[in-house]
Amino acid sequence: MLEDWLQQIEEASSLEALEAARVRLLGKKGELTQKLKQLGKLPPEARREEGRRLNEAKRALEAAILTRREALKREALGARLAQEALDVTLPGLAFPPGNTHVLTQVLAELVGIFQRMGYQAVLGPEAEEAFYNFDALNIPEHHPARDMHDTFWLTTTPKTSQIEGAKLLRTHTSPIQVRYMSQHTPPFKIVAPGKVFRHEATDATHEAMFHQLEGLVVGDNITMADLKGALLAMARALYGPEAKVNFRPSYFPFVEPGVEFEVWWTNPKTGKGTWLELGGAGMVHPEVFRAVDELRRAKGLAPIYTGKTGFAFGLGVERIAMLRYPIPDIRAFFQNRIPFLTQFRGGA
Ligand code: YSA
Repeated sequence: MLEDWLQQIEEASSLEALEAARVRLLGKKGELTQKLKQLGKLPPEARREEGRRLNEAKRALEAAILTRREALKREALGARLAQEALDVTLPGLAFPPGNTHVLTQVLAELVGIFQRMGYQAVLGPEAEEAFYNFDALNIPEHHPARDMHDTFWLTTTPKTSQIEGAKLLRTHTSPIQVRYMSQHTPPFKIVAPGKVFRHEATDATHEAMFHQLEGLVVGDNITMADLKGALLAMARALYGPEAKVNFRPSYFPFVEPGVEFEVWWTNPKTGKGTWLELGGAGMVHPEVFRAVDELRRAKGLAPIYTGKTGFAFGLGVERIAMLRYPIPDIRAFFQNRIPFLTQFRGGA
């Protein structure tokens, strides 16, 4: 009898078949269980002998089931491993390294150039108050420059800074000048990189969102010569020791005199050179210093800017990147096309 039962277990060819055999023999209605239940009907002498025999059989069956179960599990695992065999000689999957955006690289390079000249990098908010973006920079209500900078207003009409805290997406990085001066004491040299926004139609050289780098130096006896020196040093660091810069008179309400500055750029393909405008600059307008002092007074700080001298500049970062690589269309920066972006994996 036991022989037969053990054979049933041995012959179970799968975990399911083994479980079926266990239920058949040891389950509630199993063969051995039935026999144990019948024990009570035997005379006492026979009952003891039969009870011992049956219990031994039960232990033997349980041990056999355990052994068979382990063996079946091993077989199943072996089969699975054989099926899912891993060929370690196959080439691996390459995960290409990511890279920072080309504009991030160019901005970092620009900031680095100025940091090595002793400038400190600071940041300002992209959602700016009309007061800092326009009024404090000598661009009052109804000034034509306010129309030129067609603006994304974040406050509902009327679009006026007369409304306390009227906000907009900053149209240039220049508002950082006022924010910084209202809290710091000259002399200092700062650069401020960041995004700016203009409500204008896009084409190959204009975007509605682009980047600028602002610069501001304030102290005593700062002159145009200092401004020219700083921008020439930047041009040389960017384009090599032969780089040339040119300054053309221009108008920005927050500088006097105001200039646009250009670099002489030689197209690497054609070998032809041309002057290319990089940004605006000039000597900080006395009206800006006056507005800053007024703001400082309102904040309970000493008015210290009247009589100071300083220069400022603001340049377009896309323009610099487009010249360097060259990239013919500014829109390529923001289309998120992987083949375009990964060209700059090696760094600027
Ligand atoms: C001028 C004098 C200062 O003392 C300080 C800063 C400035 C610059 C001034 N805040 C300004 O924004 N001038 S700007 O309107 O001529 O823009 C500066 C540069 O940003 C341009 O030379 C150009 O390179 C870039 N730019 C302007 N509009 C753009 C643009 N780049 C891409 N898309 C646009 N829509």
